[in-house]
Amino acid sequence: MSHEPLPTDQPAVVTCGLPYANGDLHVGHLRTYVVGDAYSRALRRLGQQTAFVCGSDMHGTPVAVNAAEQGVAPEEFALEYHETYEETFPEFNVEFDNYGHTHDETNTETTREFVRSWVDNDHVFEKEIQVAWDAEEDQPLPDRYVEGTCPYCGEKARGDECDEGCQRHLEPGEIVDPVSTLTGNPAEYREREHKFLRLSDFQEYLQGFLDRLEGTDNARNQPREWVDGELQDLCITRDMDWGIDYPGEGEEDLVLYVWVDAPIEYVSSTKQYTERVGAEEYDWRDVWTVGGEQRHGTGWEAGWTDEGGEIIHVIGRDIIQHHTVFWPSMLRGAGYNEPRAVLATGFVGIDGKALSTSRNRAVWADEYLETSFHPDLFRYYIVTGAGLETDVDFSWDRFAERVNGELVGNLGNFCYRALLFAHRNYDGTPDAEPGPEVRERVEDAVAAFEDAVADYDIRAVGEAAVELADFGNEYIQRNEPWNLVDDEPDRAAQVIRDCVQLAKACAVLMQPVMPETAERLWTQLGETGTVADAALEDALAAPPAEFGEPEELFTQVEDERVAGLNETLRERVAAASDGDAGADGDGDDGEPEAGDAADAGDLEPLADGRVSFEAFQELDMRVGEITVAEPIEDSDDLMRLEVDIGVETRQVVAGIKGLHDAADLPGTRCVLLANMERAELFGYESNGMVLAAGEEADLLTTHADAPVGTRVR
Ligand code: B3M
Ligand code: ZN
Repeated sequence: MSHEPLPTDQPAVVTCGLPYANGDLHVGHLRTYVVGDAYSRALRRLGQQTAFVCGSDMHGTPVAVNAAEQGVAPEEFALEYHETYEETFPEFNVEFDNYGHTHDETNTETTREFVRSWVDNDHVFEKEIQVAWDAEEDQPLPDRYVEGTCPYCGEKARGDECDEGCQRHLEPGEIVDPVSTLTGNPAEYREREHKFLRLSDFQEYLQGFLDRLEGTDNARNQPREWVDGELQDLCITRDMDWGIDYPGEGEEDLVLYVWVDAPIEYVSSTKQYTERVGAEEYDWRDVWTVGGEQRHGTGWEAGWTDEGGEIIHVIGRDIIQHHTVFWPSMLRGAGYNEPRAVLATGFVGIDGKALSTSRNRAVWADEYLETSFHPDLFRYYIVTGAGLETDVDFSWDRFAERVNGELVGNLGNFCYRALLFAHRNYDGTPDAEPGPEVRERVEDAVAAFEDAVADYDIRAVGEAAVELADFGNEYIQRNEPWNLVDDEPDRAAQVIRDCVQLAKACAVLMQPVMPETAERLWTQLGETGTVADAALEDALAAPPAEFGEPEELFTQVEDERVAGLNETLRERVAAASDGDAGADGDGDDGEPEAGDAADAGDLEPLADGRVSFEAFQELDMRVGEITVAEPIEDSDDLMRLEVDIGVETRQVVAGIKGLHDAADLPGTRCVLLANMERAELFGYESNGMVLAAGEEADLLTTHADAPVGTRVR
């Protein structure tokens, strides 16, 4: 990597964690792919040459176990899912430049080359280890064939990952109280010889690497304790048939661990892209190697280089260790370049609870597509729903609320108004110079967009157009061009020119997250070519003098649709729980699953990051007393409250209809976040937020009689 700020002169590659080809895709998976896609589009927007690659993860026990359950050979089973994924991603406008799979020839060869390189450079050794064994079936139990307790956090864990607890990778033999998932019998241990990658060779390198690594805080900080402590060597082979054979004479009875060939697919997939477009257009070597070759030799293990391209990995936060400890060591051990950034996203919850495929509490990719809601709506929701590291909750209610408020009511409304007025009065863009206020505002938005991309703040990228439209609506309202047309035609022309300019800037800025909608707006503006090819500066370039009558960009999500979708989800979860004997029929995806003990498993996982006391102190929370409570008619869950907080009385809109009767609320003590940003909901301003617990919004109150207005600390 160049260590220069983005965009750089080097080519970049953006990758997404590979989905295991073993089950249907759901919104939890989609978050990573949408973020990766939007981020790579945003990078291109900045002028950074970028390839966006991925592939299906075909090997390992996640595939073998599910294939066996279906009575199908793993290859056939995985290929079928692979083909489905290849079709599904573009339907969400997730357009990989190359989508391969780990079982193809390129990856098989590249993986073997990596391993040979490690062997040649003396990073691999053999060791006798105890592996879990099922005596009844007389077979070894790698990874997901065994379950037990995590030795680090005590949670229930799988053979190679603490998926419900601390998310750590577990080495063979580490799990406590192992039980065979084949027979349910306690596992025995047998001695077997396996190959290991000596991670301690890379300890010093990894410490420096983490100092340089960019991306989300969780990815940069979490691995610290691992690379500062004693680094456990990584067992890279397994006793299995399904996988890539270990590339050693007479050692073909061992296959490589799935986490060896999976990340190598990032390289293989980039190679395939180069094969397709030609090295003159995009050369994988410029990205993955340093100075066009694999490097070895004195100093290499510890040092770094500013040659090579920009490697950016987008992953779920459960596979940080694999991408910040194992993978950089694997790359370095084979003489390759290092990742520049790792963006580890939070999970996706459903209706305030953890997504659970075994409980069918999920919104499936196909299900979303069947609703005919535009994929850009989902993209917008998931990208802007929370900062990258934070979990995002998906609910159809919230989806409708955000689409209707932010996209239909704000962005769509502004663009339509602006273009319609311009078309009716001027047949297109009026002949006038844009005013300084709007020019400055667009320049600021462009600068903020650039900063957001450089800071990997994809949420801010997603919000840019809506924020600009928000200003646009206010601007048009304030200037009332309809009152100027007759008396002050020049001024009217300038105001409308400004509005068309803002709409054009919106098209340019929204393209990474809502590519198809941006394209429609671009066409409505009478622009030729594609908005994907527009540069960021085009946000300030003059829009075409002529364009036709615009159409609305977004359609309102109707309440009845939401009610129907909620009902379907509820029925499905209920049906799944009825038949649920606790078995995890999960098309496993690496998402944390709700456990069998219903309630504990339903809880959201604890947040990763900690906040400082200073940050907490910024929250001004007060004891309040509700004086007025009225249900908001058109809403299923909102109430308008007036809350006395001593210094003043606040109107807040609260989603607390679920458990509370409006008539009971006046006189109730509550806790109000007084410096919450203002919001408008169903036409009411909400000036503060009352705290409440859970989906049903159980209102928080005080235990004793702290006076109204008292600060909560
Ligand atoms: N196939 C899926 C997961 O654990 C796994 C990712 C591989 S990325 C190289 O989320
Ligand atoms: Zn654990």
